[in-house]
Amino acid sequence: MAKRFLSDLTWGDVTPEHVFMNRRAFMAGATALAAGGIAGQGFASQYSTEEDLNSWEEITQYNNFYEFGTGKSDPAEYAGALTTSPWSVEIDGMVDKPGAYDFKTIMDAMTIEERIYRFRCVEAWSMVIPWNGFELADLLNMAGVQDGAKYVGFETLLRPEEMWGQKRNFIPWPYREGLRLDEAMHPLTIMATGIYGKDIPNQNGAPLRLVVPWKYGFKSIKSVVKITVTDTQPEASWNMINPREYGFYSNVNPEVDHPRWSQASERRVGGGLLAKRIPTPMFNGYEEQVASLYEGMDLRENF
Ligand SMILES: Nc1nc2c(c(=O)[nH]1)N[C@H]1C(S)=C(S)[C@@H](COP(=O)(O)O)O[C@H]1N2
Ligand SMILES: [Mo]
Repeated sequence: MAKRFLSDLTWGDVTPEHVFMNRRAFMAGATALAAGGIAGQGFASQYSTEEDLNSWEEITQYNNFYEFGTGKSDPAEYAGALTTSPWSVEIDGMVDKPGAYDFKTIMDAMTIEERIYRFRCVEAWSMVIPWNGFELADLLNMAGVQDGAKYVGFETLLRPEEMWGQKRNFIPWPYREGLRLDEAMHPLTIMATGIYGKDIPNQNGAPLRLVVPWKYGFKSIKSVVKITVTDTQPEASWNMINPREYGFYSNVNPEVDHPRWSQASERRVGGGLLAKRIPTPMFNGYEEQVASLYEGMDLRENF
């Protein structure tokens, strides 16, 4: 399989993305043969989309990470200042084994997979990103979720010496987010630790960040240092700042517009400014997997 793929390529074609694509095709075959996958690299997932990937440059130079400024190129310019090692994640609240979990200890215990997800920002741009990461459920199960728990809260690092944006207070720092427990335990919900098989760059939320592909991008909180399992709805930054515009759920929904713009379509980053907008699918294309979580709920009310 790998041979057939390689014969189409000349050396000039072998960009990092091509190498990755070959690995992707190879891994798909390898995964079918050996369920164990390949150590360290992560294996292709049944949850991944086949859509064209955004490039490494697009994914790592067009970002939202307000701790480093509000411009799309600010994170790539300034996030290098962030020290990501050592790093630990405090897991507390309604868990059997609360405590500070060292990042390396987490990585040793988790199975890293490749997940190619659509990613849809509430601002109506989107990308397709090949994440590497593990299911959040595995981490929560490691800590032992207790009966009666209903939600999971998350916090980003608070370190204004390294994150200059935190010296401006238009967001009540640290950045916070939350999910219902069933959303957090859903197999699509991951903690991403890599992109294109490389360690996740600081501007994308190193060393680990949440990715919830059926929700608007702001739910996917970066550089997580705290995870709290609780029975009350956690605070979420954008929801606290402007609850009329940003709901707690923030599921991607083409039928519920933002008060100031339509959510029916989106601009795929990299397509050029003149590229046609593409329709935004319900739950960002993950309807089949997640619609049952919201059965009986009014999604206009619970937006
Ligand atoms: N801590 C923190 N997490 C954050 C943000 C942020 O400003 N700070 N921005 C959010 C928004 S609005 C989006 S669209 C995504 C962007 O992720 P990306 O830069 O990796 O594409 O991160 C989300 N997570
Ligand atoms: Mo966003």
